Amino acid sequence: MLASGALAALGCHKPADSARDISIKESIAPQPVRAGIEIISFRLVNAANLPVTGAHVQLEGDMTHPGMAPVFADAIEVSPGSYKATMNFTMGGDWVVLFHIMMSNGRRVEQQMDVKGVASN
Ligand SMILES: [Cu+2]
Repeated sequence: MLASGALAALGCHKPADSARDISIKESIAPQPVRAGIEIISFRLVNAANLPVTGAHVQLEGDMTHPGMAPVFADAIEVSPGSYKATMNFTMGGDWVVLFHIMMSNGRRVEQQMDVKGVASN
C-alpha cells in the first residue's frame, strides 16, 4: 500500500477534444520513475468535478522510439472515481501512457500522460 505522500502529482491534463468533459489527474510512484514496476494512480472526474465511477480502464505504455512492443495494464477502482494500475516500464527512456477508458455507460474516452526520462536500471 502506498502512502499518499509518496505520490508526486504530474499535473492535471486538459482533456482531448473528444473528452472535453472528462478529466484525469494522475500520479506515478515511486519517484523518480525507473525501469520496472511503477504504480500509476489516477482520478477521473466529470465536468461537475464528480467522480467517474465504474469505468474499465486499460493503460497502454508506448515508448517514443519505434520498434518496441507496448506494455498493458488494467486499472482497478480503489475508491469511487480513483483507480490504480501497476505498469512495468520495460526500458529506460521516454514513455507515453494512454488511458483507454470505457465508462459504465459504454462511452469510450482516451487520455494520455507523458512519462519522460524513465531511468534505466
Ligand atoms: Cu525502448
